[in-house]
Amino acid sequence: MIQLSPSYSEPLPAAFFPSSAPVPFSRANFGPDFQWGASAAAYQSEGAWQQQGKGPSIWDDFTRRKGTIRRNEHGRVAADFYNRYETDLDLAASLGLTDFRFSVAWPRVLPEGTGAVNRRGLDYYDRLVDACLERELRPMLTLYHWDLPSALQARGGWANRDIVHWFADYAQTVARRLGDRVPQWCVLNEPMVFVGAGHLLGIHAPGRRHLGAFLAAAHHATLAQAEGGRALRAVLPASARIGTTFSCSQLTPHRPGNASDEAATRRADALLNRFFVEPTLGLGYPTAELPALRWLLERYQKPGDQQRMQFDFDFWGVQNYTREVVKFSPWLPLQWAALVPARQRGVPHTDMGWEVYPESIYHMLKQFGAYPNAPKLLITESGSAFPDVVTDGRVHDVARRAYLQAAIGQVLRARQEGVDVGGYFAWSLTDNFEWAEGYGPRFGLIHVDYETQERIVKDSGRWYQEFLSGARVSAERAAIVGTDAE
Ligand code: IFM
Repeated sequence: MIQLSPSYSEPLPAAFFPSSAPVPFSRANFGPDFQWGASAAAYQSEGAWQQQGKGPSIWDDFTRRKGTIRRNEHGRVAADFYNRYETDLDLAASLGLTDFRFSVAWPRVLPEGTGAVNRRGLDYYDRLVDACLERELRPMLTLYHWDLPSALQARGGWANRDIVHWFADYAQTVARRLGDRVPQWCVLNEPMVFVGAGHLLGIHAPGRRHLGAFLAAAHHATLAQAEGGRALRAVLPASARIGTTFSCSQLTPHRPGNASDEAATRRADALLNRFFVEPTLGLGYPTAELPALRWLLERYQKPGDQQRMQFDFDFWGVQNYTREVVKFSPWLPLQWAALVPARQRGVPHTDMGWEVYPESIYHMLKQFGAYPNAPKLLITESGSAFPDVVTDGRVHDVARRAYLQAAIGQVLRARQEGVDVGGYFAWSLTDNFEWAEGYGPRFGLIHVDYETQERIVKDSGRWYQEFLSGARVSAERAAIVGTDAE
């Protein structure tokens, strides 16, 4: 009989337990080569914003502007990962992870974005990679997780086509130094987010609200995605696996069967889920659903770009947190579609206001896996933010724990139906700076006290550890938040 501590038996909304979940299951169902990781990103966790020669980034600048971030918080110290990576990696290894994904801060390596290399910055990543390997954590390195050097923003940033070459040079600088030990590389992290939130919505750095800047940045990011892949391929050993990551959400119409909402959903899918994926396969942009794109992008496209946007990635990183419900909107040009917030729909949601909808990850794996010539898929981010309470040195994060196992169950469901998905990386190893939301939402498997920098492995992290050591997730509802090992 499973013994549950009182907090484990708290009732949770049925949303966590879709009947489609393939229970019981255990790690063994995924096979011996499946990768089990956690992810992190430089600006969100490193801190050390001015240490050892690092140059400023657009996030250093953006967070300095009053009113851009909740409570005017910033990432200058964050989770202090720069100075604590060894003990954080000890914790990661103690969870039983096989992989650890981190990003390199471009301005730590090239303070001006191009030109002179900051040797101490590269040395840091060299030590970080070695520290992963010493703990038998396979490193996965992301080149760009949104912290563009300020010096390049001053030259137009992503809106300047020259960024394609700046980025390729940066990629090779990092690859030449670390390529002998890093077996897996991600070119970009979620281009639709940094391009859209940063250039159209203005809620992320660099804080622009301009359709032209958005389209230019989008096109240059698409080119840089492929060019970055080629730059890496040219200098990395043949065994290195090169991928890139995409944000994505299952989209469903607000009023199923309503022609306007159904069409709006298809347009939103083209923009939010397909825009950066299809050019890599040589399919170009999804202009059939978004005809306006054709003439808007004409301004930025050059002959030969369709080919330049193509790259034969070894894997795609799928990053999913929720689903979105879409309705027709006359106010949002280009997609003529709006997302209906979960709070407005009255459905269970996380601290980000994102609906708890575990089946979304399954649907996105099916959607991406259905492209002819799709490479291997890895879930490079999946997770949830819920408020945490520290009680007697423990964090009983029942909801995050249930979310984690529900998501893993849905990944297994896709895998059992033949989708080539080879890994799951939880977002995030530790709590960290959640961009415009500051330190409010906590996604970590490990709790961070930002005053003392003390770490506590949350119950979700403990559950992950048990699961990775072979514990079975059983069918009873109570057991979904407990395991046989408890
Ligand atoms: O924290 C972010 C991460 O940087 C990119 N993907 C989504 C996460 C949660 O918002």
